[in-house]
Amino acid sequence: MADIEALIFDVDGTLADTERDGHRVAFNRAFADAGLDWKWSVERYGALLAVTGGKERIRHYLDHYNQDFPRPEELDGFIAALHASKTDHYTRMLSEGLIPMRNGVKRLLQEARQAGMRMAIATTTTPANVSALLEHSLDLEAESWFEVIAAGDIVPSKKPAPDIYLWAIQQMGLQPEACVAFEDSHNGVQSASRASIKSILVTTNGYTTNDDFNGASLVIDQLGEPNQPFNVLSGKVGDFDYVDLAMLQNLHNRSHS
Ligand code: XBP
Ligand code: MG
Repeated sequence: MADIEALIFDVDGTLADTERDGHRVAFNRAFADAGLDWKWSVERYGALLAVTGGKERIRHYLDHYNQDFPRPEELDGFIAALHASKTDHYTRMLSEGLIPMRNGVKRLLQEARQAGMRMAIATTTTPANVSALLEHSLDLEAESWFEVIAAGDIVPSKKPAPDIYLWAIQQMGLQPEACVAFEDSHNGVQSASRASIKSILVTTNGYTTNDDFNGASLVIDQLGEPNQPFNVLSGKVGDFDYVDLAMLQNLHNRSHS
């Protein structure tokens, strides 16, 4: 199999554990600011994660969990304003350094940069959230490490639709077979897989451990570090116990054999 040409990373849940103590809290703060008595518990938020995208998630909540709420005439505008407030809260939390990168992420990104590996981001989250996370939790210059940042409403259909991966791949002028995708969730794996990416590495988190990862090449609990091995949930890894470029090429070869 040919060499890997690019690594494409999801953000939420993959680069950092952002959902439970980041996005969820920011949604609740925005609701309180707007005088709403809505409060998304850790458990309720886990169910709401079935729908990607914050605006879509709020609409889904109204449709399925809060049908009695009297809907404003201008529902789209109402949701957009709530979501803008949520983004303000979320980016402020990030600027306070509250959400660290996951284990092994910084090491792998640094190795990839040194090797001249091309890198991109494919996420449903708002672009401002990506910038804030990279800047405050990784490195002031980290945005420039990624050739393409595909995020948010840049495509009409969010994950599990393939659009965001297809957009990123097209921007880079690559074929899907040349890429490795990093994901944490069922919707993310579906998105990458429907974009014809065969090398899909999943690192699970508290919300996604029991997701259906059909289509993934390997499911592990973290990228790991030389002295902190990952645990394998499904798939084969050979002799590797943390994720580096050699391990990824080995996985890529297996995924295309
Ligand atoms: C992430 C999401 C995002 C965030 C909220 O999914 O679903 O919607 O929860 O982001 P993925 P916004 O990791 O699969 O990209 O509120 O900015 O939409
Ligand atoms: Mg994710």
